[in-house]
Amino acid sequence: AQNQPFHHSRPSGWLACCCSYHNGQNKARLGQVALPLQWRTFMTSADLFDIVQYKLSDIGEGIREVIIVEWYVKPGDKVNQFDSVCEVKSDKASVTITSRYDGFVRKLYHEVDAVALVGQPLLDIEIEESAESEKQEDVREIDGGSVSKDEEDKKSLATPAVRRLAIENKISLSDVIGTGKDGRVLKEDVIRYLESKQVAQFEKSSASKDVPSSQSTSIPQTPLGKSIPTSAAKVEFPAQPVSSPAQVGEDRTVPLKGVNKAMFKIMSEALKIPPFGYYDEVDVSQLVDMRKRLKVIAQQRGIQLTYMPIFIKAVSLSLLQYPILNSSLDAASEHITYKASHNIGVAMDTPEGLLVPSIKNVQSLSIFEIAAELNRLQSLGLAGKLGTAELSGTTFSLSNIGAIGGTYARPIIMPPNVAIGAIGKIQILPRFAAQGAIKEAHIMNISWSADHRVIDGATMARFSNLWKQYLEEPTTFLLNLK
Ligand code: CAO
Repeated sequence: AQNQPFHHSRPSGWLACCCSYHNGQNKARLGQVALPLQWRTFMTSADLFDIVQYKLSDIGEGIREVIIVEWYVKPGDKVNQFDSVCEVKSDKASVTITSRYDGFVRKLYHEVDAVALVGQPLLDIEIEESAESEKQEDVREIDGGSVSKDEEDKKSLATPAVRRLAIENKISLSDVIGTGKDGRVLKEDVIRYLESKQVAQFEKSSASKDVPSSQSTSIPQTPLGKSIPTSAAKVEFPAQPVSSPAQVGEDRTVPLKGVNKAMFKIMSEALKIPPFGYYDEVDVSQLVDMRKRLKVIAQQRGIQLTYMPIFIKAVSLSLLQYPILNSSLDAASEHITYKASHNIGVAMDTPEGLLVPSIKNVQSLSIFEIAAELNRLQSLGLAGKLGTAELSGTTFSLSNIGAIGGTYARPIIMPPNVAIGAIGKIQILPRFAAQGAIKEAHIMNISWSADHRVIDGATMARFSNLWKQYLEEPTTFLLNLK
């Protein structure tokens, strides 16, 4: 997998879908066959031009061919790892293909709007690793007996670009677990390492401020063994950026790419929908109390139980009563499809931007199972590994903007879905109790948007009322859970 480029995929109809696919490729050496690493050590620089041929790999969902939408590079251009090289589109997904190497583009195999077949080459890149750097790296590999951190660093296998990234971020390569061939440290290994450091740092500062010193400050683990970000405290403790922002001295015009480009296209499409907005407040005091107890039990089973799984299950139970809100609209043919599965999308703030993975078949999942899946999706999102399977097929969405802050939002409906909800922050506020006494209540705001071409306001309001009832009196779940 080390020699394979990444694709970033955005299934059509969904805002920000970004996944790592792996392309098949041939690695051709000019005038010779590829040789084992140790042999290369003794070659002259003239022997060391690697031309990497990218092929369009199977990108799933039965896609056999794509159309080249746009090239971001041309022959002669220099590309770095993770730079976008082109965008391709099938009837099901848009995919941005990114470079796996630092190097120079040597050949593009297709014009824009041409059809590229799965398994056929897309472009050639001459990889940049110079004879000297490869030679040095390989000599380092076979050298031994080093003890200092610097020397250990030098022994780690990595491209010059990866070394540069490590230096810029003041980390030691020897601390990073390389997942490439022969333990080579890849750029994503460094990024993953930096992210885990960020989360650990954040957890530490959060714990030292919020948690009595006798309590554990360990980072909660997901089923994947990844740390879970606790974003509710993000406002107070912003994580350190991976690198300092560039000093901007002049205007810069750049093309929209990747997630931003997807957002541009899909939001433009979403503008065609006349939204009906419906807003309400929910007293979640009982739920807060209940979640506190369930959280401990879930934690013992290795799962982080936030409010989201409960909100999501309540959505699904309410959709059973109002199935039109879980439908898919084909505006062109004026048909509506009532979707059998409740695939609830969760707007997720990830290092790559906004992504909307969905939890599939929520109608048949317990709250605990939803929590486990949400933990998994969050870990994947954090690691930049959400794929088409996670990012497609959404039928209804929730956006927990309250995890960041704020009370109301106007969520944008993603066609072909017909509704979406945005959840505000739970706040402790004064409210009237029975007999007019003032009580302390946990209040949360909900903002729904529905496609008014097919959903009328009364349906949206009734759905919202039912959802609210589940959350205000969480014991009512018991009656309808199967
Ligand atoms: N009110 C109060 N507390 C909240 C909260 C809210 N609305 N939302 C989350 N919290 C709490 C959680 O319960 C958790 O606390 P505990 O540690 O006590 O369990 C903590 O904040 C961290 O939660 P989380 O954010 O990690 O997890 P989540 O399941 O609540 O939310 C996710 C997951 C993915 C929805 C969230 O992390 C996220 O990315 N939200 C941003 C969504 C977004 O960007 N929307 C805009 C879309 S349009 O551009």
